[in-house]
Amino acid sequence: MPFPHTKVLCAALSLCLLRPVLAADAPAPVVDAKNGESAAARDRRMAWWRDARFGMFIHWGLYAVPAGEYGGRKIPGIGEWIMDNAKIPIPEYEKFAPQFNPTAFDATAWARLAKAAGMKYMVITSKHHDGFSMFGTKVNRYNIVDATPFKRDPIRELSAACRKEGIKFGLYYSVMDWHHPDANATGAARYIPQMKAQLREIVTNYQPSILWFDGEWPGWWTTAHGDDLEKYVRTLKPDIVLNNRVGKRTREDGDYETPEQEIPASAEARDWETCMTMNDTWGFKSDDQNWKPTDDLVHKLADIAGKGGNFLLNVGPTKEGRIPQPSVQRLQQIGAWLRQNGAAIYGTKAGPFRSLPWGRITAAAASNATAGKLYAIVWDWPKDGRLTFPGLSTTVTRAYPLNARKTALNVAREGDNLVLQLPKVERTTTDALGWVVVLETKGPIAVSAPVVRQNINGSVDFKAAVADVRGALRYESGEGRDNIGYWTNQNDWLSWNLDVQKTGTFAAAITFACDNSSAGSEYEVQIGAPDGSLQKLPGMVAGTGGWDKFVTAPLGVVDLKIPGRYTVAVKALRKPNLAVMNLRALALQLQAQP
Ligand code: FHN
Repeated sequence: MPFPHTKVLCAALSLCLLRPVLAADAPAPVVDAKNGESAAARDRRMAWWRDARFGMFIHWGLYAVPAGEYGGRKIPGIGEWIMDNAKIPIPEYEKFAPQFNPTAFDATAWARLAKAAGMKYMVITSKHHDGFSMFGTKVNRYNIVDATPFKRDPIRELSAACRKEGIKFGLYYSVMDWHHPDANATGAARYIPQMKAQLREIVTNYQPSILWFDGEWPGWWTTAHGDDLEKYVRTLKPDIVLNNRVGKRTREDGDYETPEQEIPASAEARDWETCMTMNDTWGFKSDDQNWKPTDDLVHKLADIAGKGGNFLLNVGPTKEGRIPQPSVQRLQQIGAWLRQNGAAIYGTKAGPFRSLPWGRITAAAASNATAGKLYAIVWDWPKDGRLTFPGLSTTVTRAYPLNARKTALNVAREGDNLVLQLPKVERTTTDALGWVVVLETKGPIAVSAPVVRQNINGSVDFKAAVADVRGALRYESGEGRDNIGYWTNQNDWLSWNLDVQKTGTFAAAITFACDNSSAGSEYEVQIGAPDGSLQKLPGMVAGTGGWDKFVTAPLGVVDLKIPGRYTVAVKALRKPNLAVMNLRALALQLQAQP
């Protein structure tokens, strides 16, 4: 039985021999088995969406009438869920329709506000979970044209206004439907054709560039339903962009991931868009005044763009058809910042850092090995004016403020780091949101993983935040999280670089968490020494009571006999359940010196 590697080698060799013959007439590699689209075709279709980076989400419907109150009491939860949260019976909820007459609605004003905010696309709810259609559907009479005194079709008006203002128009559509008697396992065969009929209406009548599905989680909606719907919609409009909630929110569904109310700690494996509210509710609630400050919103935009994602920021208009003034104010301030600094956001791709203490970095999409640009968006201004780029090994040929291109800034290299001296400038209110420096680069844009160094006493702390990760596992932070998570693929792994000055014998320990249901994975910590030798410490993941219940366990003893650069890796050997573990830290305690 030949050693597996030999077998693989033979297969690779035969492919190499055949390659010249096959290459000539080989079809473009299919990227998407579902729709047979090649990578090049997909890139063409997604290009405008990737360049756009910033869009307006609008949640508007009958729920704006109660606006968070029902039966004389304030209803907890997000505004558009009031029918469910207050357990409002359908006949009672239907009584909001004759009260819904948003005469203040002005499609042109909304499109111009999005444009002034620097938003390149818009996604508005055509039908939310309450089943009420905000467009003139012929499929039923439970819609804004037939069931309200307004009688107009705001989706039609908004699609026209967006087209006129040069904003791409998108529509949200909920699979889940609390009003329709057949939106369930027993009625699906009757409900799905009606849903498809509505989707044909909205695609034909409003020509959306995006369909943003939602409400895909009910058990009766299956992956097969999602695949069928995705195929159907792409037949209606082949260039449409779809989110992953057309199916079951997996990486095979639609065109992009949709993290909600959160920003991934690092770039996703495929296109992604964070959707977020400006306060705490998607649909309007009269008592929700918990507005995110403008600087926080700009920093979120920079954080998202720095990781290669899009930001879909929500407004929830009132029953009169007005966008709340706090939303308008923030959008105008964000727009002012983008008018000065949009080059650092639009048409960029992920920068080389996950996060930086002073701001975020994006890379010009055209960056390549010969010439490129990095945009450093600075908001936490270093007191000494020194802007450090830890581990940035790229050659920087020139650096200057985005809005003062003739002002060359001093760039120095200090060990593994690049350091830039910021000028003393009078920063305006808009600048304070984020002051952008351009770094012109030559050669590959690369960041060497930070080097972990020994503490004074010789001990070493390996923290999750500076681990070098391979695969889909990623660093999670915020709200008490400070760990490597999403370790659902056994082949994913992580490592640190270690600089050893004090040699000796060290006791190793690991700090991790694992839900009891996922216990049992086997892993090993591999310590690679400068001389090429490798020490391995095996481990078994015990349940700790939850993904956020961290414990520290001993791992054994290692000898670091020679000074120099080590690599410390953590690799899974067996993963019988959902995930390997959430890893917070490794530690080495010096036990004895030689
Ligand atoms: O249940 C909905 C919610 O009302 C809102 O529409 C958000 C926005 O993405 N999506 C669902 C929750 O994930």
